[in-house]
Amino acid sequence: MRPRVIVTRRWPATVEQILAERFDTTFNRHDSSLTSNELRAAFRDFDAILPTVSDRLSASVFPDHKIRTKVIANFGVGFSHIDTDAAHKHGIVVTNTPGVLTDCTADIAMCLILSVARRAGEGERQLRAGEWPGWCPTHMIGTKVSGKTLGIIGMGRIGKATARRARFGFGMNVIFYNRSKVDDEEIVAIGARQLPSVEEVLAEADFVSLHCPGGAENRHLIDASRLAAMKRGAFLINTARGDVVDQNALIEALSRGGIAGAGLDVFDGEPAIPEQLRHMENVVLLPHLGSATKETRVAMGMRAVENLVAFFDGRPVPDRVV
Ligand code: 8YV
Repeated sequence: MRPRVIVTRRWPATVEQILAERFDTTFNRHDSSLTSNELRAAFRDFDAILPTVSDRLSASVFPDHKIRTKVIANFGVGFSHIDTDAAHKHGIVVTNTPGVLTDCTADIAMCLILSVARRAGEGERQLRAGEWPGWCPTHMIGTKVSGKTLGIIGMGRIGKATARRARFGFGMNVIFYNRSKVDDEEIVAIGARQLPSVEEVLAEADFVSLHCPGGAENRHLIDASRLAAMKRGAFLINTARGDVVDQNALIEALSRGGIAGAGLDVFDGEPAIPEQLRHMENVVLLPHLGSATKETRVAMGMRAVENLVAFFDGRPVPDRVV
């Protein structure tokens, strides 16, 4: 009997086809995530659950008994939406898809840095509204990116890929905070300087880009006091997870000019976006597009398939996180 798997959202068609050939696959065809009750039922009925960031697999959706699920193969690298302690308690293996979305997420971080500093969103809105007053030396003046200091919080794969782009593409100086020491060849080549505290990075950086995991350990890592520690002309970029930033404190800092602007691809409680953010000109807002390219989404799906196949073949699972 083929393992029964459930896919909670639509995946790229080529990957869905492979899943359907290899497994007894159920696809959620609705354009929304599964409800808590549907997730709870999935644990009883399926050998594998293939969730995304928009499924909240908190402890309360793991049933107490009669769990059929043996593996959760997450579509994405971040897995703070999955209660890994609950998975561990029930003996469920959890996998993610590292590496394949590094470049595209770093590209989006650079896209946000450039867009917010050079006021690209604002400019486009002005043009679309038919309100361009014409070229003028003082029209829509932004902030120069090249040669500035980029502060990275979390120097993992994506942090490094962003640092590389900033250094070699834009001649930026890179400083960073990371809990453990990072001093490999690449860091040396980039000339990135590791500082001992988040505060020291915030005090020096013109752009602060977040690349740490979400979840309890980093919840509100960037809070009111850390926003106050940033330079007044600095920009905050978040392509990591919405809960890393205290969103209310950010709105407050942006509205009183505590920082110059923000480029955000992720939000606490997404897809809901605070009304105030939507009306601010000094922010660029993207709907969690970090990995959203044809190439990367297929690669993510294929990586999840490889994890599943290895698991059900009884081989070591490449990207096991629990
Ligand atoms: C994914 C992401 O699109 O992989 C991640 O951690 O944040 C995104 O790029 C998302 O997780 C899909 O589940």
